[in-house]
Amino acid sequence: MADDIHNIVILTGAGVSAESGLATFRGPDGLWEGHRVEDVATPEAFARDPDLVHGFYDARREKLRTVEPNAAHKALARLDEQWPGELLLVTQNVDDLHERAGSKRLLHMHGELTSGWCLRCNERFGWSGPMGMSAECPGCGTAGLVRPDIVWFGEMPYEMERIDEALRRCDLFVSIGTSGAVYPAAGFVQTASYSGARTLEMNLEPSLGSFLFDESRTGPAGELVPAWVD
Ligand code: BV8
Repeated sequence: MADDIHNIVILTGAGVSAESGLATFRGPDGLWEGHRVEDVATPEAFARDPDLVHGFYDARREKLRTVEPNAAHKALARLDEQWPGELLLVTQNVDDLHERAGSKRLLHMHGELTSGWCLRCNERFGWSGPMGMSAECPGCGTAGLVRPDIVWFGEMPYEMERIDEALRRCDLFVSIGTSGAVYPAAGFVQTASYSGARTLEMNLEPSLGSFLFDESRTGPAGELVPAWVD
């Protein structure tokens, strides 16, 4: 890493977990585990058919127990461990593979499959098994008002101020395994560039925003990321 790099922001998307066996959002059939995004990842979808939405997330939470972090997650955890400057890993992913690989300086801007949110008392809490419509809030005990703690389309992502601050301070912004299809994450590269940071993309194929990056490397994250980190 060049020695004028002190502060790094890394953004990951579904592509970083693909080699662990988790589906990406925009696969060849455009469906996401057999669903259209607007049918399962919006507050309106949850209000319209909570069973369908719970079923979608319960299946993904269950799948999570059968997969492991891959070489890209592990390389990012090594970087986290050894990097002396500021480092923030912002993931769009709701899986827990970065944590399980050992990343500490991490935030989930779109929530987490392993978290629940009670609409009665507004508590958020860990959740591992199926949630379904009858789930009971461990805080207030209310049943039937627990939702996945996931940021759906039209909802505000988590910790945007913290992310913005890190983007303005960083010398290097790295985007890994994301299509650049969804905002505000897809705009982070511009914020970083305007702040004078160098920008690098690593993706299986050029993303929608590749032209915005100083450098764009194409290939599987499981190869590109360890080669960059080590
Ligand atoms: C917001 C959690 C405002 C869900 C996700 C109209 C109405 C409402 C909103 C909008 C609108 N028009 C635009 C918007 C904004 C909207 C948006 O951007 N829409 C898009 C479709 C145009 N954004 C939002 O709604 C956001 N909120 O704007 O709020 C607001 C302001 C104030 C107050 C209130 C609200 C919220 C968006 C978050 C939605 N939730 N995820 C869940 O997981 O179930 S989005 C989801 O898709 C991901 O989290 C990610 O963010 C996004 C893109 O997915 P990727 O991770 O990039 O995955 P994808 O499959 O697309 O690409 C994978 C890439 O990996 C590919 O490029 C592939 O080539 C590559 N790859 C594959 N294998 C590998 C690989 N790379 C390397 N190695 C490999 N092996």
